[in-house]
Amino acid sequence: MSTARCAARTAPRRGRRAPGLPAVLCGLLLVLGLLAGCSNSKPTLPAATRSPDASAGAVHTGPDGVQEITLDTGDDYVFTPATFTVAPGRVRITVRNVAKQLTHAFQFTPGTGPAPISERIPVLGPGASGTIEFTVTVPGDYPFECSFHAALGQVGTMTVSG
Ligand SMILES: [Cu+2]
Repeated sequence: MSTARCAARTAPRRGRRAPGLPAVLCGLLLVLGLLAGCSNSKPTLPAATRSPDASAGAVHTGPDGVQEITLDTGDDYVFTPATFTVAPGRVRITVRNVAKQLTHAFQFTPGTGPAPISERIPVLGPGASGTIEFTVTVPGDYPFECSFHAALGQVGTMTVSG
């Protein structure tokens, strides 16, 4: 009895499977599209000049009690990380330009943020790094940018927690 029911159930299903081939084609196209998307998004520059190493990106407190973070930027228009959060207090930011070709810079975007931060790194040639140190007291989001490439989207945000 139950097998009969089962057979009755599967038979119509097979009938409905007629659009199986288009579904498979759809899946194929999707996979191909994803592959194409992946290869398109691959950088044309060597990966070594783009990948941040493990020391980039995390806010930690140095032996002198200052909050420290290292940002990397390479032969692309990206800060890694582009966002990070600190507590009110002293902050030390090191920016490493790991690029082979591009020159970058770092500044808090003038006219933005709850309070101005004037410390900046005006020029960072390929392979150079620079450090700034300042105190933050007002919580909120402080946008920063590479002054050369802000228009290309090389921006980020430091958040000062409340
Ligand atoms: Cu730049």
